Amino acid sequence: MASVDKAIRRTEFEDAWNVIRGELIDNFKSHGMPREAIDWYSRNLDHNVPGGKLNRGLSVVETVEILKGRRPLSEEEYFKAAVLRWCVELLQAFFLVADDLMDSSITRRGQPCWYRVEKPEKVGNIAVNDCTMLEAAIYYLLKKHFRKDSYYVDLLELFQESAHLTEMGQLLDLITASENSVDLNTFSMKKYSLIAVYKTAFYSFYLPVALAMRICGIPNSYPDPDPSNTRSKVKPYEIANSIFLSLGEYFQIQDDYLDFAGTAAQIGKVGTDIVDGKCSWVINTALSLATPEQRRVLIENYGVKPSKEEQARACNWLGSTSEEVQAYLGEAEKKVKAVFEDIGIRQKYLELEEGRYNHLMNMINAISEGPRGHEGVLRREVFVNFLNKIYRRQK
Ligand code: GPP
Ligand code: MG
Ligand code: MG
Ligand code: MG
Repeated sequence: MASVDKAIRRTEFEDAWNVIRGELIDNFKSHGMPREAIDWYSRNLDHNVPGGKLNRGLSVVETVEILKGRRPLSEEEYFKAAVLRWCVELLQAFFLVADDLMDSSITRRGQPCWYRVEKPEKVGNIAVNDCTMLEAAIYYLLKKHFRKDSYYVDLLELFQESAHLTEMGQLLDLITASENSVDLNTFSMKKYSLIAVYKTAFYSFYLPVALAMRICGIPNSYPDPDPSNTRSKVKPYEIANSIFLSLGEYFQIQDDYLDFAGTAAQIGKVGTDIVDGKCSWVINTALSLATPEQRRVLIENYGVKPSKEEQARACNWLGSTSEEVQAYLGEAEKKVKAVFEDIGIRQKYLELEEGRYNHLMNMINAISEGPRGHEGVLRREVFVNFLNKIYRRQK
């Protein structure tokens, strides 16, 4: 039953996308843009916006439903939540197009990264402008659909601030994995946490839920709904922020683990963290457990770029099994992966998943929500919903 519900929700969501896509293209046309530019913009939207896991966006709609006490949403409520949902997906698309260029990635969501598309036209560096157009679409839609709402400025601030924080995290991610010389001595779990929280947690987790909270009229603070504790105040946005930072860090750890352990067929992309020399959870965990000999192998081989031939082979990864992928790896990457296996990264990761789940459930259970059906307050279910979606995810 749950999966049927999910299928219906996904279809409704995609219908809303067709309407929103039409609005963006109509606006583009209204500026007198010629046919070839309209086609290019349409391809940019179609290649980069739909087609992902859609979890970030869906959570706007689901959170609105939970906060409204699970009553069916009116058409207007649903559409507004869906517009925000797609604004979050546009932000995600903007980041991914830019991130793939910066990470020299090959594939994304089971297809070539946008900058690598060759047909009908070569995209290349035009992807830089294309990603900023995906971002601009967010502000066009917010103005069109929310300009008259009292919370319009809150929505604008949420998007702008989340993007700014993500860019800070991306900067740290990039300069820690500098182009030619990776210095593993500059890596640490502390630095890793900072990168993960900033580059992922704000926009992926806090943003969609805070947007939903704003359109549901949740105030910045309210008296504790627990009848035995009415003198204290609840600050719902601060609570959401602290839980989601922890959840977002956990999500990025999963992303890093899957970059190493997932197959391209499974995760829809080819892992590049080892050759890019990224300060990831996997390398930091390995460094904390490595023998001097293993550390030497990591220092010599982590962040070493593959040769041209090795790189060309990697383009065949999509649809390959993990055994086949082994054959495509460059020599340096193979050595790093072997050390990761010897150190037992897989087992460490399983233990971490358990620990993170329990820790997050404790944080969630500490939220004071009062009796069921009490509208206008934060609910534990919002967070449980997220946690259950990502716990033990395989892609
Ligand atoms: C994920 O990092 C982080 C982002 C997609 C944010 C990018 C931010 C910008 C300002 C462009 P990742 O490189 O680990 O993601 P993936 O593994 O999906 O490439
Ligand atoms: Mg990347
Ligand atoms: Mg990146
Ligand atoms: Mg990654």
